[in-house]
Amino acid sequence: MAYQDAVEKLLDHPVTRQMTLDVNAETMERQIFAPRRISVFDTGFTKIADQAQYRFADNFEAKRLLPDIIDNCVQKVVTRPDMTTREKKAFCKPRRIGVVFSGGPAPGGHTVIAGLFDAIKANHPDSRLYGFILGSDGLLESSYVELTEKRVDTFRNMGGFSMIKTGRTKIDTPEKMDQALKTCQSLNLEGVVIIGGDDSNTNAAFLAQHFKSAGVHVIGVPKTIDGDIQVKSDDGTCLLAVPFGFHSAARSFAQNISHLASDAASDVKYWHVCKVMGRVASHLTLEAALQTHPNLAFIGEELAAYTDDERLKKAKESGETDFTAFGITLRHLSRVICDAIVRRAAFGKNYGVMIIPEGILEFINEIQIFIIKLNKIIADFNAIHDLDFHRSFPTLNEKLDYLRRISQGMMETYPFPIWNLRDDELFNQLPDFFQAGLLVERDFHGNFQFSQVRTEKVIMDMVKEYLGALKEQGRYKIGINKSYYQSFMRSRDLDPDRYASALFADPKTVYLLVKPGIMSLKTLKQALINAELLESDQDVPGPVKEIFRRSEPDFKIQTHFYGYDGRGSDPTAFDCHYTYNLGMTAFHLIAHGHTGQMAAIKNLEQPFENWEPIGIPIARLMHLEERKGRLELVMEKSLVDLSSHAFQVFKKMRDTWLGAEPGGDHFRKPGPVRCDSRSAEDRPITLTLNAIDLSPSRDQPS
Ligand code: FBP
Repeated sequence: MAYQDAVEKLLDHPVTRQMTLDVNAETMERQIFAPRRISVFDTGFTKIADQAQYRFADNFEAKRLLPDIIDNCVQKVVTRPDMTTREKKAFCKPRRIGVVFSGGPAPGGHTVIAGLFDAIKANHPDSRLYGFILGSDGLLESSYVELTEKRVDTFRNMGGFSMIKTGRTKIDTPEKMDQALKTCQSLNLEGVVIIGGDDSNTNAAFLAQHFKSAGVHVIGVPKTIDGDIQVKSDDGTCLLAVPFGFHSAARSFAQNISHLASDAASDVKYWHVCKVMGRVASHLTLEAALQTHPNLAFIGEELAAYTDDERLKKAKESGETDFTAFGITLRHLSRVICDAIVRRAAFGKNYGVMIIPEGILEFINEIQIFIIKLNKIIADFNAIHDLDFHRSFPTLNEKLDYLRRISQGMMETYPFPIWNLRDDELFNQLPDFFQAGLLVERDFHGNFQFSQVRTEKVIMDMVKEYLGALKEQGRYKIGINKSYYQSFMRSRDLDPDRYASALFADPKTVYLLVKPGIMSLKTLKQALINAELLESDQDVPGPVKEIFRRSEPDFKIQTHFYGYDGRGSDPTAFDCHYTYNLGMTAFHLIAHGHTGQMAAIKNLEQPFENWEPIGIPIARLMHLEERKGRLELVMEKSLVDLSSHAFQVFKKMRDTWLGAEPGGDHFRKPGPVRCDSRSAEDRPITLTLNAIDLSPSRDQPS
């Protein structure tokens, strides 16, 4: 058969056809997977019950800027079995709703749309759902597509936001808001659902305020893998335990990290350094750590709370306050990492897995100060010159030069230089790539773009340098297993006990550490001569040299960044159930005429039967925050609570997980991300731990 014909035949073969389809069995399984529906939504007839018992602190700026939605209260979607036929008819009418993704993707977004679509179509088959393309740009440019059953079905339970794509454009001026309203009105929309993170929900609140008089309702949906949208009322009731996407992303990172743990424990030569996404808060790192039990993991919030007690004590004794004793420095952090590495190595484990949160720099004093100062300098430049700092100074050298001029008092803008000579000196000690990272352009919302800074490199370069010094001092050694040492020496006809006390600091331990003073073949020889095991003209026996060689560490790392992969992961079963019901909740809030609310599910930490669809007033979640050098009203992010059960468990377990002891490691394998519950636990571990009730009444046997 001619070559061309053979290829044609191969391509035409049913097996080849099957194997080259864009969808596989897993995808098809996802597309037909039916998430559970909260029973409230079974009949489709609901009403909204105000839950005025949940209160929030007053914020005067929010009152001033969002007067028409500030008095919203928490609402619960409840069934309404007693709806009359007339009421049913009025409720079930053709409706037109728009939906937009905003910010970074998060697994489950398509399932929110599926829930919204199913709810609107169940309400009336002639209803229409429109998806705005590329985030807020779609709203501003009237770029949209009608979401048909076929389109929605293709994306059910699939990861990413590719159905309508997303963007980070901020609708931040009255002109842009008018433009967005015009788009909604031209489509005759009853409401818009904004699926986004803290900044997008902030935007949703401002749009709700702006659209209020026009009767277009705006509902937010809490999305972000970062996990930092969590809501508690003033009395501590948890109204929203976690945004959607967090569980899936954390599971996806955890799966990869657990694979690295297998590799590390097999090849025993690398430290795998994993930077895990999360712009500021370390929720993802905490969850990934609980999922995988890494040897080391850092929680940014804990580093910020660090105090150097010894320094404080000393200062107190001399009647002073040492402000430098609060918070951790990069240098100190690198020392903590080195200490852990050295401790593991002493038990023969010169390898491991560590997790560093992407936003760690936010919690390191000296860097945080740089970030705040640079934000202010860039914002002032833009405002005063009506130019863009980054376009005006495109290269790093030009930016540094501008900073230098400020520090030397050459800029009249700063009579009391915000950037002083000391800042300039310290900043110039940082490696170029890190300087460039700290000067990177802020995003639309004024956030520092941590994902673009090679944080792990900065930290690990310092670690390598310090480990080098420890090695030279003989304080970084690989412990040699005693039974291995004994059989190795015996197999080479040498008496292990004869050499042990000359070689090792303590010959009785299970892992033998070569004496710190033995740092080279020369010092090894001298130690044997001193112990009268060798004459000065004799050579060190080969097996002894070999043991010494094995005790000398070579620190090798592999760095990994887990972020975009997890954002694009398919949703877990938890996120599928969660998001489907969020979509339904958003529909019912709009259908009952509410605006400025964020759709949420209460009791996520409890069994599904207890889940409650609610609306949370976004305006009540706001606070003032520095953005691009100015204070702005934005939704407050939730950081890791250091008193939470999840953090406390992690804190207690981490020394065990470090594995600085004889024996194996404690790595945990979370397994693959699936949309059914075949392998995954049914909700994030952090949620499960935080929900444990330790009150005495719970201890009684039932
Ligand atoms: P959202 O807050 O929009 O969900 O995005 C979160 C995030 O994924 C962060 O974890 C990360 O730092 C950032 O987005 C990356 O942003 P970009 O997509 O611009 O690279």
